[in-house]
Amino acid sequence: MTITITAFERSPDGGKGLARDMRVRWAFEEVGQPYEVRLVSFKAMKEPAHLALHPFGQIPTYEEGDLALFESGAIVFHIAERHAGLLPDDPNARARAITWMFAALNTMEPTIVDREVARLLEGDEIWYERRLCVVEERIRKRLSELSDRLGDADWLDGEFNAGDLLMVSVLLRLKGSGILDEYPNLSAYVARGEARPAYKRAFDAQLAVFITASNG
Ligand SMILES: N[C@@H](CCC(=O)N[C@@H](CS)C(=O)NCC(=O)O)C(=O)O
Repeated sequence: MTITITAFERSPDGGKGLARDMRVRWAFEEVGQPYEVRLVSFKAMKEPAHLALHPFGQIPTYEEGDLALFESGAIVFHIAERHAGLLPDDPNARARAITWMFAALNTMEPTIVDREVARLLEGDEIWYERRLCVVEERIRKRLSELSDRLGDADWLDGEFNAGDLLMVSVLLRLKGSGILDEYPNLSAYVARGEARPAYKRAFDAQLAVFITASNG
């Protein structure tokens, strides 16, 4: 059965791979599952047809027959459960991998996204610089804790799994900020994720959409 996801018709990140369909594409590429993409405009995302798929009017969504999903983490989890390669077979290792998926999305991502929100929505406020310092200190605290846990391991818990896929996806949001560079083992961890052939295929596919839209 055909699987279709939604993605930005024109991504505001300029093709940097940060729109959240990227992590879903990456998961598909890791497990070798073909998928189709329906591109949506910002306007279409807020219209009834898309809202029926995604109550918050966002991307990505996932459709397969009668099943419609939203939330990138839930979609990656669904893919990981359905296919070998993204979750360990051992029940305890599997539970730990799922724990890292939640940690990426619940503990790391909100802190990191806070910085983007501050820059986008509060950049003109007189207290912006002070707020940015506070937000970046919070990020550093989390990165320092994560860095301690990762140590000199390649991945967070044994072999690469869906926990790493989501954690790398989230940490990539800090690329260019300089903050990640303060933690060499985390920079290397992210680079290892980006070097995976599946990541590169997903990135190229998402970038191709941006290039086509820019030329059109
Ligand atoms: N927690 C959601 C967040 C989804 C999200 O923020 N999507 C962004 C693109 S990365 C979006 O659609 N933004 C447009 C909007 O919110 O109007 C997920 O992980 O899927």
